[in-house]
Amino acid sequence: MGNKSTDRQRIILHLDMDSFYASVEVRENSDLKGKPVVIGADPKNGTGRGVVSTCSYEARAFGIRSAMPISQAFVLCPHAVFLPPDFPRYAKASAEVMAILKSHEFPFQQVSIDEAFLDVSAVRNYAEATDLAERIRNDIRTQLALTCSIGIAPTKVVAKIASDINKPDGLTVVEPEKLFSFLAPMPVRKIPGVGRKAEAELFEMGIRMIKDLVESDIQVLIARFGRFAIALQAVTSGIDDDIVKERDRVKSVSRETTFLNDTTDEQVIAATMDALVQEVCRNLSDESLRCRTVTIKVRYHGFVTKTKCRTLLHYTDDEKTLRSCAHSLLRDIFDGRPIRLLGIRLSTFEKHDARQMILNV
Ligand code: TTP
Ligand code: MG
Repeated sequence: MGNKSTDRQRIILHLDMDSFYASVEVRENSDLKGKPVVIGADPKNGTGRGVVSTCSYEARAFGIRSAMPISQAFVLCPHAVFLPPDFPRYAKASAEVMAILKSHEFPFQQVSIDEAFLDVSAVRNYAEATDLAERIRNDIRTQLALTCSIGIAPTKVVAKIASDINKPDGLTVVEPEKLFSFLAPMPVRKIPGVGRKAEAELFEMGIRMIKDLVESDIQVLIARFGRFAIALQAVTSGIDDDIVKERDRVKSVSRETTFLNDTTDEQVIAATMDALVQEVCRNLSDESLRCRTVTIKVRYHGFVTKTKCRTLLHYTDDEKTLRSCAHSLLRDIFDGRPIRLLGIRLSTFEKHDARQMILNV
């Protein structure tokens, strides 16, 4: 039993960019630095409809918040810089942030344009997880000129709470021993999923802090909140079945081609292989990958198919190296019979480092 719960003890990192849209705008135009910047609908001198998408921390000092009517934001701070959102710009910045996170090769899950989880359980301890977080923060600061906040904790939900409490530019680490003392005094509203309505209902039941929640009768909670009650009460347990779901990774890239007429012409076969190698190499660079395994496939007249693979000593994305490997494999399996189909597959991948990846997005 003891072992089982240790096995399930994970180290989760949650990253959320600071005032994301606004920070990207400030980065693109240094005149905006230090000013209240509001991204959202046109305020039209206070008569505008629509809402605030987000705003810089300088604007937050005036009480402006996401989702607030833009007219109200205008009343709170008429001299703020109001800008319409530029989504392609934010999508590009988001891809750059995610590329840095993914480059660390941990299970990764993006949950919105500016936040993602990494399951970093493979590092030995919280000290190493903290070092990793500092590296990520530094990479984002130096390569992208943006700041983020990171939370590290045994579960996704607590990592998310942690990334939020020292914003902006914060790093908050909640080790398993400190989990309860960290959460106990927090208002229930801090739990992701507890909105204004659930908060009001909990208040009615006399539950204000997470501590009150944990001490309350689970049956009463279930009667009110159904299954959500169990998740609510488990928040301080340090155990959570909600895993960081990796997006499907590219496992291989392949190309094959069928000849119009079966052929024994070695020049045609070699030129076709060169073209296939060129195409899979382009795919590799699109995905910022290097590979170690090259497999070629030859289908002869009569549908007899032969494949042969080789694992290289080093990861590579070099077209010349891959081409010479492909030709050498081809020489091994080409027996002079007419070829109907030729194919190549590259597999066993590693990611480029983040800097190179950014150039590719
Ligand atoms: P958030 O991470 O919620 O906010 P933020 O990054 O602007 O600020 P914080 O430092 O508090 O994390 O949302 C990310 C982006 O999503 C935000 O920059 C703009 C957009 N967004 C909206 O368009 N409308 C909204 O109501 C919210 C909350 C966010
Ligand atoms: Mg954010």
